[in-house]
This record gives sequence, structure tokens and C-alpha cells, in this order.
Amino acid sequence: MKGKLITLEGGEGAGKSTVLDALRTQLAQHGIDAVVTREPGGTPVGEAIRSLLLDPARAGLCAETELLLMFASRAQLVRELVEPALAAGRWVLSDRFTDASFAYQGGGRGQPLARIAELERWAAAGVRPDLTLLLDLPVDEGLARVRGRGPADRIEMENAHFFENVRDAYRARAVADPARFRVIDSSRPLAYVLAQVHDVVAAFLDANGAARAQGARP
Ligand code: Z5A
Repeated sequence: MKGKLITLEGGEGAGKSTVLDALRTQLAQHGIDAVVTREPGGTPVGEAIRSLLLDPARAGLCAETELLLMFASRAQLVRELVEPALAAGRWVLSDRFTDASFAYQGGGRGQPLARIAELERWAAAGVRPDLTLLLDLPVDEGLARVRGRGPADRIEMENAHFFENVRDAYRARAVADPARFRVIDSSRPLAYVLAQVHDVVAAFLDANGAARAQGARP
């Protein structure tokens, strides 16, 4: 059985990292030892690209370079980690994936969506998540959560208008692909968010007969 790719998406401070841990635990309870990764990054080459992308000293990076570097990291991740894991029947959990490029480089930077779709087909080998959890919350609430946790990276230094466009782009993608996306209101208390995520993933596991296929512990 081919594995499944589950991705977490959302704006700043949406709670992706927090939710990812709970998700990994939930899958483990079903006997699924998921491969956990992140974007940009996830491979040695990707992590080097991530440092370049997030370095606040690289203020001159143009939008086209940013988009191509996101996909350079993704091309490496797909071939080195995601495709082999899925082919071996492993499940993969990724903190962001291609939807982030549509949201940040498309919505935020105004890069043409058709060009991003072409990169998705070519550089990302057409790999698409089986399930995407979009953690959605108002921009100012997300920014307030991450304020004060240290120096902002290059993208975090953008203004609220940029992040509003990112949020709109994410929500538009969720509306356009309701079979894949589940939108979670992450402005609610963490316990509520985690319960929602748990229910969504439980339904996904059920729908995919995952417990049986992966030999759930009794
Ligand atoms: N990027 C891009 O432009 N294009 C792409 O294709 C890709 C990425 C793949 C790096 O991403 C940057 O790259 C990112 C998008 C861009 N840009 N920025 N800026 P990243 O995922 O590594 O970094 P991030 O988005 O900045 O992560 P984050 O801000 O740390 O968000 P998070 O992981 O979603 O949040 P968190 O760390 O789990 O939670 C933040 C805080 O909120 C923390 O103190 C939690 O305890 C708290 N929290 C979480 N949930 C709650 C609830 N429900 N209530 C109250 N408090 C909460």
C-alpha cells in the first residue's frame, strides 16, 4: 500500500508546529510511524536553501528567486524523502508544502499561479498531499503570538497587507479543493484546535483503512 502525505498549512503563529507533535502521536497510536519533515528544508540541501531564504540580510532577494528556491528545496525533498517514503508505504507529515508557495509567492508576492502550477508539475513531480489541514486565524492574532520570540526572519518582516494576501490565497485554495483541505479555526483555544485536528485525522484514518493496513496495535 502506498503511503499518505498529510500537510499542515497556515500563516504566522497558526500553531502548525504544536499540532504536528499531536498528529505524530495520534498516528503512532494507530501503528503508523510517520516520516516528519518541513518546508523549506527537510533535507541537507533543503536546509541550506532554507537558511538562504530566511536570512534577514538577504533583503534584495527578488520574488522570482524566492519562488525558484522554494521549489529547489521541494524538488530535493520530493525525490530524496517524500517519494521513496510513500513508495515504501510510509506516511509523511510535512510542516508546509506546495500550497505555501501558492499562498506566499502567489498571494503574497503576486507571482503568476499558472507558473507555480507548472513548477508543481515539474519540480515537485506532481506530488500532492492526500490531506491538508489549514490552520486559519486572523493575521493580527497570529503575529501577536510570534511577536517577542526572537528576531524576525526575512519573510516574517513583511507587513500585515502581505500576510492578509497570504491568508486570502490559502482560503481560496481550500474553497477550490474541499476534498483535500480541512480548515481549522486556530484562533480558538489550543485544546479545541487539537480536538478538531484529532477528529479530522481519525476520519481520514478510517476512510483509508489505515489501522488495518498498518497493523494497529490492539
Ligand atoms: N514559505 C514560503 O514563503 N513559501 C513556501 O513554499 C514555503 C514556506 C514552504 C518558514 O516557514 C517561512 O517560509 C514561512 C513561510 C515561508 N514564513 N514566514 N514568515 P515555517 O513554517 O518554518 O515558519 P513559520 O510559519 O514562521 O512558523 P511559525 O510562525 O512558528 O508558526 P507555527 O508553527 O504555525 O506556530 P507554533 O510555533 O506552533 O505556535 C506559535 C505560538 O502560538 C506558540 O507560542 C504556541 O504555543 C502558540 N499557539 C499555538 N496554537 C495556539 C492556540 N490555539 N491558542 C493560543 N496559542 C497558540
